[in-house]
Amino acid sequence: MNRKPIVVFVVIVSLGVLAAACGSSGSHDSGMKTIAEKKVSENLTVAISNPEGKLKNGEQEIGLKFTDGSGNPVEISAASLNFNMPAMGSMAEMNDPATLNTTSTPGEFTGKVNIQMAGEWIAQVSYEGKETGKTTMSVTAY
Ligand SMILES: [Cu+2]
Repeated sequence: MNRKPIVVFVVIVSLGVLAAACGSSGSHDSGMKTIAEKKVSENLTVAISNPEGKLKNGEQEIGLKFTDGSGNPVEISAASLNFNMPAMGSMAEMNDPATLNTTSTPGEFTGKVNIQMAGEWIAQVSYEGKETGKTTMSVTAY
């Protein structure tokens, strides 16, 4: 039997992403673009963002922002963001939680998430503070 060697290329994407995120453009959140936004009530709009404005497959910076009807920040002291993909056929349910940190702006969080695959995800957001509750948004990862 004639067996050819199999060469496996490992592309370390995360290093490139980090370099781009911390590069020439200055502060981390200045370049964040909205991926998805939802008006939960008259006094609360929730927005998810990243540097591209599109959720992508893999490691990336992520932002979560709570504002009122006029675009002012809403004081949210704690928030969580999880990306869920329900089970499909033989593929088990997936959950990719974001690690979030508070910022100097109330109701604004930034962090990182590693999205396992391209496709339709459900962003599950929960929050506590001046407003407390949960909401979901559907987001496509490319
Ligand atoms: Cu999946």
